[in-house]
Amino acid sequence: MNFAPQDLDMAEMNLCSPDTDSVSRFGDLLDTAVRKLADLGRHFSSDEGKILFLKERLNEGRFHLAILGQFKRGKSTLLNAFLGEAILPTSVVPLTAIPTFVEYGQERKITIRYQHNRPSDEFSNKSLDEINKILEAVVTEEGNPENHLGVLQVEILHPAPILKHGVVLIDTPGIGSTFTHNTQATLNFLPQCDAALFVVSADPPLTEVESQFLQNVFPKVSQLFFIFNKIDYLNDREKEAAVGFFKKVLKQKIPSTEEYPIFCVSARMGLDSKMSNDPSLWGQSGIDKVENHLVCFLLSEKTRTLLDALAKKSLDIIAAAIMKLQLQITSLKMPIEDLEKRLGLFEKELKNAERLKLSAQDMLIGDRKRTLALLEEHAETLRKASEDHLSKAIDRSFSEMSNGTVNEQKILDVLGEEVTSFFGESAGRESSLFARLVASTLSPHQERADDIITLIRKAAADLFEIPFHAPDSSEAFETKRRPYWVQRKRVPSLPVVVPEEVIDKLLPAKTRKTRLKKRLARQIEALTRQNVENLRWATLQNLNDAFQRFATTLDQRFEETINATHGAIRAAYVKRKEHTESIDENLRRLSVAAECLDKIRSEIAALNTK
Ligand SMILES: Nc1nc2c(ncn2[C@@H]2O[C@H](COP(=O)(O)OP(=O)(O)OP(=O)(O)O)[C@@H](O)[C@H]2O)c(=O)[nH]1
Ligand SMILES: [Mg+2]
Repeated sequence: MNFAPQDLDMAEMNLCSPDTDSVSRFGDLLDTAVRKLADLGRHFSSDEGKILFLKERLNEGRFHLAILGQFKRGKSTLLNAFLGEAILPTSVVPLTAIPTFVEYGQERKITIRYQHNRPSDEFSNKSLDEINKILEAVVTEEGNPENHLGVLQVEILHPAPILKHGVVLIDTPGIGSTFTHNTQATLNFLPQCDAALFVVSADPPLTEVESQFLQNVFPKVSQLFFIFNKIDYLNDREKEAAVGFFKKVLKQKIPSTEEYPIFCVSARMGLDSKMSNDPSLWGQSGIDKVENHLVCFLLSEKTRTLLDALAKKSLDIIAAAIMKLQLQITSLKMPIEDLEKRLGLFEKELKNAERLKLSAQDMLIGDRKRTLALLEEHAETLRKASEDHLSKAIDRSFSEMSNGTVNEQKILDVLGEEVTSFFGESAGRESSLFARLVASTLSPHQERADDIITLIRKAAADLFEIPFHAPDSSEAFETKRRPYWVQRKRVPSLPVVVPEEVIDKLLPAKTRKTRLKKRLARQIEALTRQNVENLRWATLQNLNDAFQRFATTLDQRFEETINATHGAIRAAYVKRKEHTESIDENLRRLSVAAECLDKIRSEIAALNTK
């Protein structure tokens, strides 16, 4: 079975060339919207800023193609295969920690951008080896643990032909590893993606973390390609079965992803082929098909996809601004008594919404308490499991020592290793368990918050008899991604310090053994206590932070909605009271702006973006 689409020839590519007229028309429409919003003053400056940002994206004309997926699926290797050389660090342990943007340049050049406006570092004229070292020190978890260097992003210029079509390929940190801050870095970065290559592999085909991540990615990027990597591990029959299974799971979990192409590749083989100049391997790697498809896609669809993504975003911003204008216009037009009456009714609705918000907050506090209580239960279970595990390991070490001899150092080494591996593994398991728990706990709160916001907007629209626009789902996603797991606190493996008991050496072997066992029991208890506490404390901070961020975001959204409705009506009401003479002029200005924005909205909606 061939899962890759047929190669398209050049003639076919030319048939679907991008519609440049639509792009320039869209640019003009955004410019006009910016001017109109700027004229409307400070009430509309945030809408103006959002449209300006979209215009910048359109002007840049660059297309952000992100390589996404769970850690260790081979994302960095795939990007290297496209570039034809092993530029980006790859490893068997979770590695990439900083989003890395690769775009066309005649010579290789690296720019490292830092947080807090710190000046960037630039490196050019470097050998592949030197580039490797620089990147290893900056973009990897090992070289730059928890991003202590404060790197914002890394940009690489590279002469690979695939980049000539204006695409920026982006390597992202893998999601779902124990390094939860890497998951966060990728989630934060999603709004900048225009399309994505979602990398999976057969081992296993689709994890729960991946399917959850896909559900987040899916509404956010306009175009998605699946890359089924590491096929070199499989024969044809196994490959068919694995991909079939992947498709089945995908269909069950996210039915709407069905139409997206799946490419079977071996990124490693692709890279080897380019590095050893062996074209036969290139064909076998399957990367040729991805490249052909991408080139065609980039030639034909790039502009349209970008246009489509930006148009959707702009329609939403403009609709919200129009609603604000319509509320003001209606408020300025209606008899003042009528306005006061409707304002009063709306304020009652707001009180109702406020009550709902308070009870939503209570529920959130309740859920937070329950989650924290669960954490305490887990800590207790972990404490018991650790003591049990470490005691058994020590007993095993004793019994493995022949004819009653006791090698104390060896036992201490075993204890040190067991502590590190037990708590390393527990930290990973617990952090992903609580990350999932937080996400599923917050999801109904998100829905409840959306309902309250819709209620306010709908009440304003009904009372003032203006059209109602439901908020876009992307807004919901923005808030959803924030409460995701936020931080990692390293769980240090504690040094196993057993004081040198010189005196023991003088005692008979049996007494020595008993004394050592007692000491070890105390040691196990202390190590367990400290490590469990570290883990509990780190998780507690993460939980508190996640709930706190969520609550703050909800407050902000609530406040924004009230400003856009009640704020707009009140502003009109105050004008009516204070400046009766300028009302007509005001009304004319707002009506012209609303009409103009509405026209812009219809024109954008009618653009040929597909
Ligand atoms: N057999 C095989 N191994 C591969 C292939 N692609 C990548 N690998 C190996 O898989 C491991 C992980 O590859 P990376 O490219 O570092 O994976 P990643 O998805 O970037 O990982 P993170 O940066 O941690 O998210 C490395 O040991 C690669 O050599 C492939 O096609 N076949
Ligand atoms: Mg990587």
